[in-house]
Amino acid sequence: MCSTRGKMELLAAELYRVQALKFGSFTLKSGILSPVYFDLRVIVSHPALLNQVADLLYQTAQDAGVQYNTVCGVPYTALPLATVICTSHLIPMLIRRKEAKDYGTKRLVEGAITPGETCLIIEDVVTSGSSVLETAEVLRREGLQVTDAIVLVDREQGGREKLAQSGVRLHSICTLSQLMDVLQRLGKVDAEMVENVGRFITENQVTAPVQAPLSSALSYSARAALPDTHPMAKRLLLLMEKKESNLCVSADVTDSAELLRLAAELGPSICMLKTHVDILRDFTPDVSSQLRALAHQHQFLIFEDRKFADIGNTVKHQYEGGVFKIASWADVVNVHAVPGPGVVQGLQAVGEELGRGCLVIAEMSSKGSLATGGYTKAAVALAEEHPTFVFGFISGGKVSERPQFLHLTPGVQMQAGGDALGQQYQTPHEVIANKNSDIIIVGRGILSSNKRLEAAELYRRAGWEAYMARIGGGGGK
Ligand code: 5BU
Repeated sequence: MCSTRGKMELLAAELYRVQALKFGSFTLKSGILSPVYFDLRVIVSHPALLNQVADLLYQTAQDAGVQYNTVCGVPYTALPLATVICTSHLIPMLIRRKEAKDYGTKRLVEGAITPGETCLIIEDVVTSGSSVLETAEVLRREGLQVTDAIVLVDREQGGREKLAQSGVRLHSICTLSQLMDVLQRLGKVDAEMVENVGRFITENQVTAPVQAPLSSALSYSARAALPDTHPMAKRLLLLMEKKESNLCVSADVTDSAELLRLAAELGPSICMLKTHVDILRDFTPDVSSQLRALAHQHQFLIFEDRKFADIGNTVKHQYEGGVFKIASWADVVNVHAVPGPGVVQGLQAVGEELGRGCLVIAEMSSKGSLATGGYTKAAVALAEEHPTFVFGFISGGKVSERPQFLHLTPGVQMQAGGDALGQQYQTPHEVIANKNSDIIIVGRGILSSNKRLEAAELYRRAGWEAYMARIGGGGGK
């Protein structure tokens, strides 16, 4: 909010004098006609004003008690502001490149990045919040946390709410209405202009403030940043963004050496490897430790598709013990809802303290599945009742609007169809873009190819493009 009255008047008068804000009739980027226009680029020609704005931005962050390790300005206008803040207070800075569209070859963020650290975003003017959000997404993809953004002027057109929905708190030195009040006091604008601008703000809201966005419109990284996202979901969402992969390969092979070869070869292309450990004819504990090493090396999660479906006490043993000791190596397991809450509680008793996660089977891909309608609803409720262990679903599409939950869909091939034993296939686009699921699970679509890596890359790209189309990110890489 506005700092002291004197400082604010000085700032408003200076902005007006250097024509960083103008009144009249201006066509904005969006095509809307606005009675007020900001052009903060001019402040680089006025070093005292540049210092003054930078100082107020820094002070606003201090007053709000924001904690951060690095600072990044939204390109380009906020770059000099971020630079002044960082050099004055000896804070490491990051620069976001705007022009490097080719993610594969160019760095999108310059400067020393320590994943897990928090980066504060600096911006000049916020209208819809989309520029701040774009920068936040790029930083989050690098593994940084983005929790707050500081802006000189909030145009009060819905940007604050939009950012909040993506886990970014917006703090402004002042709002457009506050600025108008000060300028009126200083005699720079008349009451009619103040009223004009007020009306413009009311009539040009870019987002309805109270309307939450559909979870399917949020990016994976925005969902990772939500306060109640399960740590396993968070890890998965972030590595999906980083690897640009929402592909889980179903490694349905019966030979351990082949399983490990698959994991090594396809590891870089996938976010998750799904196993059926009980179909391996030569399983030894060494296989699971080698698999974990590969998962660590290539940054994917291991999902044992065990489909636990017994009373709590039995599944606890099945998960922890036996020949396979699943809890010791699988990041994720899944569970049928049919026994009721006890099955989740039994697994949770073992898995939660190991930091593992669980998926509830809400729907199945096989023909004639009974997991539909009321059963699916009950499965969703079961997940919602156990948010510290369950982080999502196996389902044909989105079954819950809670953005913290992930949806994983098996029965995926490039062509819709099925097999002779009741499996039914949907395409990656159908699953991700139309049914709003998050991860495609592909087995034979990849395994039956004699060029498995090429096939996996084909699915990875198809899945990612469908995701980009869904969130409106336009075309991927
Ligand atoms: P496919 O080769 O892509 O058809 O393999 C699908 C895999 O997903 C396979 O391991 C199944 O056991 C698994 N699966 C499934 O197909 N449908 C379901 O509803 C569930 C799991 Br749950």
